[in-house]
Amino acid sequence: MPSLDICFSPELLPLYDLRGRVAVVVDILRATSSIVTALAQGVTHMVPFSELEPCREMASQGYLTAAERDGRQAENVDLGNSPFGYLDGVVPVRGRSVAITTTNGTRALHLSAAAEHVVLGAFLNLGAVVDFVRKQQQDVVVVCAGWKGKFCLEDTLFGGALAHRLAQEFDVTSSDATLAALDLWQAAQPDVAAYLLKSAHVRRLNSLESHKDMEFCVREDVYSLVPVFRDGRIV
Ligand code: 3SL
Repeated sequence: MPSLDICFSPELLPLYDLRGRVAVVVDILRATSSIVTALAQGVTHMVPFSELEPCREMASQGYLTAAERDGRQAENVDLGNSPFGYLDGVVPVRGRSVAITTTNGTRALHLSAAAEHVVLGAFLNLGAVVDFVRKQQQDVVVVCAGWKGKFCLEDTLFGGALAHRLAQEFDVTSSDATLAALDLWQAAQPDVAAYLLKSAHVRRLNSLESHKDMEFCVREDVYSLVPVFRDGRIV
């Protein structure tokens, strides 16, 4: 039976061997939620960057640019990191490609590149991720983007939700990290949004008036696509 493990922070990735495994990179607030939303709205592909300047430079190649630092949209780019940036129509995104950089999410993607498959997970596409990893029948590591190397409740909750849905087909009991995430997922019921009100990132977003982003990002199974990070692109 394949196993499902959870890496609570990109800083812990050196302890995990991703080769031959599926890495599910998750940044619920908000990078992977926004990227799933972007592709669902017709963005053709996205190129993630760890640094701001190379991301901005992609504008000269016809890319829209999206950038966030410390929860705020960076200067001189088209979009920030809110999923609503791809939904509200202010910047038309259908048929466009997007270069994106965020504080933690895009960095976590690059750090996971050794995995055989690198896919992006969010509550918004949870069911589709479940179907994807079921088909692969390989060990899975959920890579939590965290916040500047630290543990985050919301990414761990996603790991718990994924383990809960796969508990019959995957070994979810051999890793203490997975057991802890499963317990956290139970503790957050029946209202994950209410539970997350106490999280550090929600408090950060609240102070930036982005509360509606959190309520959107905890919705399950809104989109049926699974973004894949391959050859430097998210498709
Ligand atoms: O760190 C990240 O990658 C972002 O998702 C953080 S924020 O939600 O845009 O503040």
